[in-house]
Amino acid sequence: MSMSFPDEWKRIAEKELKGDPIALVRKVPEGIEVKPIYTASDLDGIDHLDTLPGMSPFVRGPKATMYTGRPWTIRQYAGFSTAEASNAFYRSALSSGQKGLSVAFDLATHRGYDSDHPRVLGDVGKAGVAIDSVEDMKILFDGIPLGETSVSMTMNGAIIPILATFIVAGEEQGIPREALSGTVQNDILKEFMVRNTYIYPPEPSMRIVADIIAFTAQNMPRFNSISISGYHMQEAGATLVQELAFTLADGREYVRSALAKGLNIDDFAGRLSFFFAIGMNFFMEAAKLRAARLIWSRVMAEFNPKMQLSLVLRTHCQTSGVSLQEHDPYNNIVRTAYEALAAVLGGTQSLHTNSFDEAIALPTEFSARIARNTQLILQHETGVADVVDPLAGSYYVERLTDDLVKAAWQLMEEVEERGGMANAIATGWPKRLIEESATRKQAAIDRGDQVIVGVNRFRLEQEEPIDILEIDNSTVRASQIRRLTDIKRSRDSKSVSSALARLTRVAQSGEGNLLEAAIEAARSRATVGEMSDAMRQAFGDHQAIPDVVSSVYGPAYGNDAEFTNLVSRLDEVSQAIGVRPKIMVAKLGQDGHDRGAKVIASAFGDMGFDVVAGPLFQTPAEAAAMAVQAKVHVLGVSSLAAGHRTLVPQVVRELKLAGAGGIIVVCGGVVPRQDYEELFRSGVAAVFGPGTNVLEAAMAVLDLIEGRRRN
Ligand code: DCA
Repeated sequence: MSMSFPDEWKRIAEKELKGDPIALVRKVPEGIEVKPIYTASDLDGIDHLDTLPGMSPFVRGPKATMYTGRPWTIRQYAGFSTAEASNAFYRSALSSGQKGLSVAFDLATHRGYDSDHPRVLGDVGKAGVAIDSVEDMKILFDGIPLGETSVSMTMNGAIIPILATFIVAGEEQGIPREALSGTVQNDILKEFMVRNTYIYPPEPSMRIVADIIAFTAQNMPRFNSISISGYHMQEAGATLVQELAFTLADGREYVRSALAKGLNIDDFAGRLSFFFAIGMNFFMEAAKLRAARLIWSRVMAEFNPKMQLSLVLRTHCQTSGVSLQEHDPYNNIVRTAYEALAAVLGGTQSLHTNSFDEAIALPTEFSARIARNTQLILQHETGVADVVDPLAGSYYVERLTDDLVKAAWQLMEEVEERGGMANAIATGWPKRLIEESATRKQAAIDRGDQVIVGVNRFRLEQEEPIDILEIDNSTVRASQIRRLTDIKRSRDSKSVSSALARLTRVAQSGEGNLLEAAIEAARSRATVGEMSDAMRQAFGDHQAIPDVVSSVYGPAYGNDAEFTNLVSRLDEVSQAIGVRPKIMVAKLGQDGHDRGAKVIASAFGDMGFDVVAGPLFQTPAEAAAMAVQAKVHVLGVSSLAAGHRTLVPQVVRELKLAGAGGIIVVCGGVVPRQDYEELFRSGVAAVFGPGTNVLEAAMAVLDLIEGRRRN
């Protein structure tokens, strides 16, 4: 990376600035130095400049004509409450300009639990639709021609039963599996790194991925067997270089495991697909997609495919969820529009634009319409789809593309040195790097170095609450349980048990294809929970060990007065109560989004709190018992999947039952203001919504501890 400026420009710039323009160089979290000006000399040594779209290395796009031949697919991720409600939503979206479907399942389904399972009381129908069996799946796609509409299903943990029920639902609607088109996420490696909707340990989980790649390659030629996802890495705090490198390294790992199953590279490579997040760093995001395609063609060339198609990276993108703010929420429409434009300029194949209320709740009909229209306006009104890869040749973007390629490649080499991605993940290394980036980013926001309009700058005096969508999960749960009971009453229980036993045998023996066995089970009306359990018997459950990074948030503050102030206040409180204030950070129910919890635990630890990190997926009773045993002063519940109204009051009750009503309960995460009062009434002492400054939250917690001591 050269840091020279053209002489003539430098002279004028020095006059304008009354100083050296070197001061304008910004070092971004990616480790790249962004200069104030790029010129033709920045293109020196870049190999891809004269390449064309539709040709290797595909940096300019996977198709020669790109959107001029066919626009990207407007594919909005949606699903909530029951199959009936989600079906109605899909139909209306398709009639209003949406082109492909993308199903969001609830967390109970993700983790392979039927809606009647005691561990999922707060999760059913909440952050997605509840699917327990083929019957639900048939209702979900009722009246939607599955042979014509491509369907993406974000599913990883319970992928085998879900894809099996989808295939059977298609069959029973008269669509053979060969004609089904769509994508399953089926990307388990990133679940162990960031998203946490795994069920089984890594090794059998990798077998599941390979079995699906094998089955779809042989039976479902129009289906994308995997959506290798960096999205959740960026959401968890990864830099764009980490997102690129770890995602493509995951891809390389999947290719290796499919090859190890005896598959031919050209039989499946063309149906691998990707999924990236698009955040607010506009040009860097567009360059990232160009870089991703270039690196992937290089990775795939290592496997000597015969077909050009095998070198191509095709991707879905979603605008960034973490860039959305609870404060002044209409700003989110603007953020999403810029992010969408970056995705399109980068050449995405399919796109989801977030609704502006998603930092607070599930989208309403209104917010979903605006989100969809953001894409329709881009496609039909702006002219951006009229030219292929319009950023090509830009000094800055081409340099950035090359810089990203180099930086990501270097990190991928490090992954290789660690024995590939599965081994690297087993040591916790990539997860730790991402958590460190997340914590650093939070510190930059809290310090005000990274400006967020309406949050740490230009804040409104008075926020107006917006309308939000509420799901009554007890009604959804009751209706799911009714349908489960009907299915269990009317099915042939002998054929169900023998199909489930066969699934367990296939899992245990390592012989045969899990998906094939699950299709039989789904056809006989075995439920998603039963099929998951049949495999659990062979594979067991994965248990993650909670660990928290340290010495990232604190040092990022240096000797900042606010931070030192807090540390000395904490010392005062420690003296007053005789020990360091102790806080447990808990995640309840099946909500595995733990970036917020991790950042809080890490930052509070650096400030001097004694921090206990609870494991994922606790029930309220389990979290309360752990808090009591650890003798904490405060129990902080982080909730990102809308289960707070059920689960948090329950944790307060459990503490009281255990005689530990003195433990202060606070709640943070995606909690709509409309719910605050109810949480306070149930005994919650404070709620910290999205955009909370962590130092301010810590100060509030100290005040609560002091206050409780005095009373
Ligand atoms: N000229 C001619 N044909 C074209 C052109 C063009 N310019 N552009 C696209 N097409 C074709 C494609 O080849 C494809 O045909 P095929 O099915 O026979 O291969 C068809 O049009 C659809 O285009 P494609 O770019 O594949 O777009 P999608 O079907 O939307 O697939 C992809 C996008 C990323 C590959 C897929 O995995 C996907 O939809 N992922 C979504 C993941 C998701 O929603 N996740 C949620 C979190």
